[in-house]
Formats: sequence, C-alpha cells, structure tokens
Amino acid sequence: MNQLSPLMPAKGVFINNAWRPAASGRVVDVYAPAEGRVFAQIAAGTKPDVDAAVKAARHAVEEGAWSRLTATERGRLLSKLAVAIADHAEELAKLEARDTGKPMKQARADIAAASRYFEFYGGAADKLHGETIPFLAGYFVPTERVPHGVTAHIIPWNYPAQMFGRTIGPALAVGNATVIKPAEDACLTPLRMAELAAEVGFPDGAINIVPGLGEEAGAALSAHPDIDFIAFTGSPEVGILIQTAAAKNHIGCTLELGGKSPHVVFADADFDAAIPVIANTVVQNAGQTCSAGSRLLVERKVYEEVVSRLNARFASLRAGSPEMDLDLGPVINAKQKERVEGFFATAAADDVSVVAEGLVAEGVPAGGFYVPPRVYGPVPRTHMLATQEVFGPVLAVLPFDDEADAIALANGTEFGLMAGIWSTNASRAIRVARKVKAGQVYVNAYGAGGGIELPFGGMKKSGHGREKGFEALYEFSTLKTLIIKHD
Ligand code: TXE
Repeated sequence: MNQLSPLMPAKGVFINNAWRPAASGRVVDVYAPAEGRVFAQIAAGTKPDVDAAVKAARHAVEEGAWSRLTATERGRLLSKLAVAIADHAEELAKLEARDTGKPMKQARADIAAASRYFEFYGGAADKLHGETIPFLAGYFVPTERVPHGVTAHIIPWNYPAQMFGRTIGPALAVGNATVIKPAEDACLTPLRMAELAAEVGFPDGAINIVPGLGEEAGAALSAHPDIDFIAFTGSPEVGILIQTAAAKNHIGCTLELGGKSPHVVFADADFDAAIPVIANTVVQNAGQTCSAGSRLLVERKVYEEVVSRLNARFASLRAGSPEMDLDLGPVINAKQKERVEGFFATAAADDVSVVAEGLVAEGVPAGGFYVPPRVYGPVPRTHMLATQEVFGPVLAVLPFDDEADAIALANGTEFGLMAGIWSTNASRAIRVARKVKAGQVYVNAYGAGGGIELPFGGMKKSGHGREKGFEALYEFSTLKTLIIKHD
C-alpha cells in the first residue's frame, strides 16, 4: 500500500449518535486523488451494521425522541446543523478537498452549499401541509403529508458534502429517520457532519451512517426489508440494482443517474456570456458532475468562431492539486483516469480531433490522477464521445443545421438531466427549451449542480424522482387521507 503517514484512522459506523467498530473488523483504504496515495481509512460496514443502523432508525421514527419532535423543532435542529457546518467550513473544506482532489475554492463552495441545504430544509420543515377535499355530505376529509419512515440514502463520491445535505435535509425535515451509505471513494465530510449533527442535538437514530463498499454495505441497505424508501445517486448500472431491490420490497425510490447534457448554441447567442459558462460547466469538479454540460451543439455557421473561442478559453485552464487551487483537480481514482484516457484513445483511433486543450499544471504531486481538460470536434453524432457520459473534463462539439436538427440532437441520447439553450431570440430559446427532454433547462445560463431551491432530477436514463427545492419534501413523504363522517 502506497500510503501517506499518518493515516486518518477509520471512525467506525455511526449508529445512535456514536461510533462503533464495523462488525467485519475490516477497513477500506481511501486515496487522496491529488497524490494517488492512501491517506485515510473507513470502516467496511456490512449487513450486521446495516441491520443495527436500520433498527436504530426504526426506533427513532416510531417511538424514540425523534418521533416526538414537532415539525418546527425538527426545522430548528436542521437550522442549527446549517450553522454548525458554516462554523466548521474551513475544516470541512480542507477534508473535502483532500478526499476528492477538488480545488479549495470548489470545496469551500460545496461546504457552503451543504450548509445551505440544511438552512433551506430547516426553514421548510413546518411549511409542508395537506389539504381538505370536498366530499359527500356529512364528511370532513383532510390530507396529511407523513414521512415514509426509515429512508435509505446511497450517495456518490463526486460531491459528498453537498449530497449529504441534499439527500438527508429534506428527508429529516419531513420526519424520516435516515441511514446513509456514502461512497467508499470519498465520504469523510459526511462522517464529520454526522458528528456535528449529534453535537447540535439530533436525537439518537435520526442520522445513521454505514460506510463501506457498494456491493456489501450498499447492497445490504438497499435490500433491507425494514426500509421504506431509497434515494440513490450513482451509475445507471447500480441504479437498476437499486430499483430492483426497491421493487422486491414494494417500496419507492428516486434514481439520479447522470447525463450527457447539451448546451445548444445558436448563431445569435451572446458568445461572450456563453463561452466561459460552457467551459466551466464541463471542467467544474474535473467534469465529474452529473449535470456537466458535456455536449456543445452549435449552429454550423458559427462553428469555427465558437471553436476558436473555446480554444482560447481552454488554453488557459490548468489542472492542479487542491492547494494549487486552479481551474480543476484530478479525477477521483485510477479507474476513472483510465476511463477518461480510454475516451482519449478511442477518439485518437477514430480520428476525432482535439480542438482545444488545457494542461496539467507543472509541479502537481507525482502519482495523482490528473487528466487535461479537452474539447473534441466535430464529433460524429453516433461516436461514444457524443453519446456516453465520460465523467471527466471532456467536451464534445457537434454542429447542427437548424432548430429542428438542434432539438433532435439535444434529445438524441439516452439521458435527459439538464440542458442549456443560448440565443438572443427569446421566442426561439423558449420554444426549444420546451421541446428538450430534460429535468432542468436553462436559458442563457447554466448551473451545473447548482440551485438548492430548484427541483432537480432526470428523464429517461438519467433516472426519476426529484430532489432539491420544495419538491424533495413531497418525494420524501407520502400522502395520507382521513375520511371523517360526522352528523
Ligand atoms: O458509481 P456507483 P461509480 C457515473 C459516472 C461514473 C460511473 C461509475 O459515469 O463514471 O457512474 O462511478 C454504491 N448496491 N456516476 O462506480 O458504483 C457505491 O458504493 C448498492 C454518476 O463510483 O454507482 C456508491 O456509494 N450500492 C453519478 C454509489 O453506489 C452500490 C455519480 C455510487 O457508486 C452498489 C457517480 C450495489 N451493488 C457516478 N454498488 C451521478 N449521477 O452524479 C455500488 N454502490
């Protein structure tokens, strides 16, 4: 094991507000992607740990202190956690940067977003309510939004801190008790934030975390017969396993499975505004963002101009370590680096040209998982660069002929998570935006991963269900109707 010393030791599994050793006695090595070396370990949670965590959550939501809190009291706890995260922002940002390799400025923004999730859902907790329904004479029929019960949350490594807030914030606001299986590649900030939650007064069992491998802890959690709902963000392949496990237990799930989101740039677009945003949305987090704008569809008559502007933009981009705080960091691990380089190799073999490129900065630590940001064009429409999620800082440029062609191309992948339409013709921008199949469509703007207040989720292979915003409160609750007969 190529390791950095001293190693951050595994904390264990977090159940009833306390750490305990994993039943397996094993640990999982965690790499610092910027250095390519092991810097920490996490507990390898397995089925017995998941059983204990679900039991603690069940107790909390049925009869424990968590079940006795009012919505306002739950909201206050969430708000306190938001403040605690903000108070520990620099510590958390350093941990997030080390764990994921992202530049410090990105890590700081992510911690601010994590805090903001708890702030938003703290305020929202007592704003969710039912309705009354006109019915037969002599009946009074109110509805009530009630928690599912125990919610399971399987989250990825690209934004561990943000994902923690995004997924448990609304679940807790509604009154569920949660069990989280964070990603083995990066999960140290969720572990630390769970401690902060205990410190601000979350009762035992409301937040439980079982770190470990996907095929062990993740599989045991998603198949557990006593969970009531699963929220999953990750790969389409594992998404199928999650939905199958949910079906076997007759419970619901949300799946957020990534994308191949297009920017559609018409000849009349404001290029000065568009190009920096487009470049940023594919290099942010080294392209490892589900909503990265990884396809650039550009009207053929301005193809050369757009490519030349991209070239100028990308020439200044640099990948570096978190401390160097440049435009992007390394990718998460050796496998992801190989994956991105595999796309590079296929493009070279297929004679698809690199039209813009940034660099890996001089002086990055040896062994880190760095790849340069790249733009390819014109990419043939059926090429894997145009259809498959790279999850790296790679932009595919494809020319289109007219509006109908642009819409067909935008909708021409299996995914449907986000899109950006760039045009100064407002009618056309709105027309196209309404025809593109995606959960979020920006016009003359694009926020990869942004917008805590905005419902977010996919169509098609990007998954189903909505997180973020008020919509997540509906997702993490269910509706109960009381039918009351009176004289
Ligand atoms: O994902 P996995 P990986 C995409 C992206 C990336 C690819 C592979 O294209 O290149 O997926 O990434 C847990 N039962 N996205 O391999 O394996 C796992 O431990 C239950 C898009 O990291 O899907 C982790 O916590 N859980 C994406 C989580 O699933 C299992 C973010 C995601 O890991 C499991 C990440 C199992 N059998 C990757 N196997 C996005 N939508 O943002 C794994 N897991």
